[in-house]
Amino acid sequence: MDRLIEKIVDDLNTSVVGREIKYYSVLESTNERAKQLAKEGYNEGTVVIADEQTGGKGRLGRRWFSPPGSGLWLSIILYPELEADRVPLMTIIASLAVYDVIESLGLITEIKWPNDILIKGHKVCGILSEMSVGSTGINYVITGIGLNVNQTYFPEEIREFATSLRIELGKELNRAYLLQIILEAFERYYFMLTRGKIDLLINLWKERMKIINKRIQIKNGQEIASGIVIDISNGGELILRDDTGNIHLYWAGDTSLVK
Ligand code: BT5
Repeated sequence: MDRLIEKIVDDLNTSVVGREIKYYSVLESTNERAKQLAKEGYNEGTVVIADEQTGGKGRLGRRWFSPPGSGLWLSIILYPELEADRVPLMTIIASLAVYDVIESLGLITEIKWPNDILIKGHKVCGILSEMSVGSTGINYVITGIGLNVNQTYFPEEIREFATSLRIELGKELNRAYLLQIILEAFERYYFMLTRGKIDLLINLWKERMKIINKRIQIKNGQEIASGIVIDISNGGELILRDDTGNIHLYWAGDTSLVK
């Protein structure tokens, strides 16, 4: 994939995102490598991508399966001027970009709050944004995207609920081209954010979710709650009304629909 990656830099229609791409055949985690590069002062928009991750990460120390030759495992270094509590917006931007790209392939897709992209209820992509905050605000944000592209096989642990673009489309896809259109879409949304169009971004995100007005269960740490999702706040929090009518706001958690 490395040659193709070099080529997309020439074709890439962006001004910031992906102007520098660091390609590795194997990394433990692109998010971890991107953090090191951010500390070294690499430019905003630098992309770290690996063909394989040996320690790909999900939220809360979970594992992200990232075998070689099959997926897009990448992280973007950003220095947004945002309050730390608005960093979930970076995940929102990434999910909008991936959503658009999947839809452009002719597939019906859906965003699952807060950080998954699904096709027919199966997880095709996960996003992990991590940040470093100092006394003067955010030092950097790393937005990591894991997209299953050409897998035809998944480990037992995730087989029931994971999918890839190839499984859904019935044909192999060119990862370098997908990377290019993801980065272009990401930059368009990132510029919306830097121009302050936060309400618009949240609305686009909400429209692409099927969770509103649905009964769900949410697990957040030790806490498990259920109720009806009445909205998503303009900070990206899930607003839940429990069965006693009380309202709860969640920043994070694992949701599942309850029939
Ligand atoms: C996520 O976490 O979905 C965020 C995944 C972010 C991965 C990217 S890859 C590039 C960058 N570098 C990294 O090290 N990470 C980021 P979470 O919502 O916690 O979901 C994790 C769960 O998804 C696991 O516990 C599995 O159940 C499932 N899972 C693991 N690998 C998967 C895969 N390849 N496809 C679908 N589901 C998977």
